[in-house]
Amino acid sequence: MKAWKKTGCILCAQNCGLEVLVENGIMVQVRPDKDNPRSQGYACRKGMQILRYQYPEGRLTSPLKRMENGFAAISWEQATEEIAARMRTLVDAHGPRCLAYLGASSQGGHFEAAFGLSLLRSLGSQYLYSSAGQEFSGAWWVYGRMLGKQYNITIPDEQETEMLVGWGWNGMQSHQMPQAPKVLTGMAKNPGKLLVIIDPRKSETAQIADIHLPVAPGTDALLMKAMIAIILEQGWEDTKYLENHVEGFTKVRPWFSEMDIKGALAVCRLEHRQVVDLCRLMTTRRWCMHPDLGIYMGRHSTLNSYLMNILAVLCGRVGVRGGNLIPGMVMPLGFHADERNPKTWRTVATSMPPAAAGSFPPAVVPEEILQEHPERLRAVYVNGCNPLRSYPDTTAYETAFKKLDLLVVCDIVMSETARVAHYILPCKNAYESWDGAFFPWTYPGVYFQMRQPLVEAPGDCLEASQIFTALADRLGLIPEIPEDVARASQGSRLHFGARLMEWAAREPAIRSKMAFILAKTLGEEWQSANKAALWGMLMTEPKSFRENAARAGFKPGLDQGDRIFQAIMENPQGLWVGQADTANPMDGIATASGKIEVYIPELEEQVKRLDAGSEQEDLEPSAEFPLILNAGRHMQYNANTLMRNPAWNKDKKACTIAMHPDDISALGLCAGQQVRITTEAGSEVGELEMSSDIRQGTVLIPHGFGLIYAGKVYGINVNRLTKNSHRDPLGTPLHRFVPCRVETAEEQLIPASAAEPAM
Ligand SMILES: Nc1nc2c(c(=O)[nH]1)N[C@H]1C(S)=C(S)[C@@H](COP(=O)(O)OP(=O)(O)OC[C@H]3O[C@@H](n4cnc5c(=O)[nH]c(N)nc54)[C@H](O)[C@@H]3O)O[C@H]1N2
Ligand SMILES: Nc1nc2c(c(=O)[nH]1)N[C@H]1C(S)=C(S)[C@@H](COP(=O)(O)OP(=O)(O)OC[C@H]3O[C@@H](n4cnc5c(=O)[nH]c(N)nc54)[C@H](O)[C@@H]3O)O[C@H]1N2
Ligand code: SF4
Ligand SMILES: [Mo]
Repeated sequence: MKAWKKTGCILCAQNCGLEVLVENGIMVQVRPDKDNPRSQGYACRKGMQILRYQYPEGRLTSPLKRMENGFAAISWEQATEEIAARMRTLVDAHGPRCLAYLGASSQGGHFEAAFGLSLLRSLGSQYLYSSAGQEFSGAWWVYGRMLGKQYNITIPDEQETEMLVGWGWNGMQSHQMPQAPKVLTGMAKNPGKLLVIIDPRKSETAQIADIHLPVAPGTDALLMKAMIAIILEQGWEDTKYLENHVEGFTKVRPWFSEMDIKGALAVCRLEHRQVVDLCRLMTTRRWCMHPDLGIYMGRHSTLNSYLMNILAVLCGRVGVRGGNLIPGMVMPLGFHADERNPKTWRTVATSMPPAAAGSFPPAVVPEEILQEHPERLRAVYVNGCNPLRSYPDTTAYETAFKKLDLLVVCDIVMSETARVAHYILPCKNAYESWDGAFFPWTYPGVYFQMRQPLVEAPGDCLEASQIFTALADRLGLIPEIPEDVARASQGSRLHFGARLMEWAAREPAIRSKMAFILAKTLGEEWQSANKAALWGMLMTEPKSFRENAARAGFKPGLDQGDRIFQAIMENPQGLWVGQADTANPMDGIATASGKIEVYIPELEEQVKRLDAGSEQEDLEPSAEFPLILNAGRHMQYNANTLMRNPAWNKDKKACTIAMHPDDISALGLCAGQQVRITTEAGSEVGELEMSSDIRQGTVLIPHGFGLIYAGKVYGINVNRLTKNSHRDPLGTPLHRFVPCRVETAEEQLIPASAAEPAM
């Protein structure tokens, strides 16, 4: 028995279409899927290696409980009963603030989030920590203020633009847009289009760009301020756009007068002429911006995002074709959590708001656990993420997690985080369950793919969402389902929907438990809580989605959601489920004024203070840490921590400590030797790589290594080198600006032979 089946890649947020050959229940071959309407037959080397993700050594097959001498397999019955009882006892004794959920941020599966959040909230807690909180806290908070909602994320309209400005983004390696290498090389070759890259390093993307501005690391905010000042000084701003679409510009304008522009650009190590020329292009061309981690995780994170948006607005580039647009979304990635609303929770020790559309920043978790406060964090549920490798400061995390009363990790393998858990719960993976993600945005098309299970899961694995449901059931959080509703779930979907709505009308309180109710009705019939949640979500979509869907051919009507569900089932390769209203690209803006609100009072002083003098002083390296570590490049040899088996990088130099030749010789080191790198957080040893593409004064280490596989540690855990307190005021770690030093390693360690740590 063999057949090619349609699915998608889950190794990055693009979720490119793939076809997998399944032979006798085993995935044996992979190819890109030409029928996927968004990726159109594109896949990168990672996607082609998805079998390594699917079949790692040591797949978890039953729930495990920590005992005195390691882990023991237990039944689901025992696992859910004990975890539920411990959660209940802790919440009753210490209040709901003692409980946090770390998850909801997989690259390829977001359905878990509906269940994880329902469980968390049903127990009274708001503490969701996700990867979004360590990338986008500042960026999404700025969107919240300027565009009205934190989930009003804009994307570049790269198809319609004349000039794409990639700022702190290395799309040739990291993608972050459909078919990125194809689009970028096409743009670079097209005489009518310009590719501009602002990056301290001659990155793979900078190498093909028409214009590369090699800004000094950490000086982007100063550069943006200078560019705004140049445009205003020259009178190049788009006055008509400012009048029609922007609120508050008169308050902001004076911050940029009398700036020492030349002094600032000297600190940025850029030529005045080149920057002025770019400002001219930005005010005469239709351009869009693509910021990424070099900006978000860069020094001045939130301020970078603010100034970049002011710059774009000044040039009239937000909410216009070829500029940056709010895409149509099947489901927004979170909700608006305005910290000025007294009902919005903050963290107890660090007083941090959930600025990333409801998600708190993982950088503060160790402090939240280690503080002496009656409401400190005591119970943590981790799903689909690996905090002990992914989140800042592994050492702080290890110390903190040891102090927890309850740590539950739901994963597919014995991750570094699972090793320190009290309970480990094994779940079906991306190719064994129904799942999909809401990441793959495009404009104007609204795309969605629900992956179908391709193969059976091993052992006793359940869907992560089924596990949350089982726990909620044990905790008595799911209302008793009326006989007529339960019976209806075996019949037509629309009839079931009608019964469910009648029940919800009688008892509005059940609405907050809807994910669990769907899982226990349709979900049991379909053996998938995720699939049931998809149907429920489509049946209750907001008006904006329904209008987009109507433009894509799904006629309005009470059964519109059900028809979209049916189409999704019939199109396993993914499909366009909506079409944004291109006549009204500003539609999504949800501020009180209906315009882009450019004045953010909390950042006023910071913007005003930013100048050549103070920046020069702050940037002066210390004698102890004279170099800057870029802690975590995303490149073709890593896929966060999703690819555990190192065989996919056989014969490649996957994880190194990379430096410029001049820095290497100045330190008396040589390429290929083992070196020790030290930061305020810790120290690691690895192989020194020499590359003239690395900027002088900086060091580059990829993210996603230091993983344990078959008893050995492979590569450097870069988060041993990042300090959790080295972060932006809204919590984003400043991973692109970590002061460090490099020296000969005293002992010649070979990273791959390090002993497996004790569990
Ligand atoms: N192959 C691969 N692709 C991936 C991933 C992966 O693990 N592997 N992960 C995915 C995920 S989750 C994400 S979030 C994305 C990240 O995607 P990117 O943000 O594109 O990845 P980075 O490697 O962080 O690239 C950021 C760029 O910022 C530059 N930079 C560093 N410091 C500064 C600075 O001070 N100023 C400026 N202007 N630039 C600076 C770096 O030199 C680098 O070229 O990648 C996604 N794609
Ligand atoms: N220093 C530094 N740290 C970084 C970065 C950096 O640039 N520098 N980049 C950051 C970025 S941008 C991101 S997005 C994060 C990503 O970090 P995380 O959010 O931790 O994501 P992954 O590394 O993908 O972790 C996935 C975990 O889920 C498990 N898993 C795989 N499939 C399944 C499944 O189907 N179900 C469940 N329940 N589990 C599964 C894997 O085994 C693994 O343990 O890392 C961040 N960490
Ligand atoms: S670009 Fe991302 S989603 Fe596409 S194949 Fe590569 S890793 Fe997978
Ligand atoms: Mo990410």
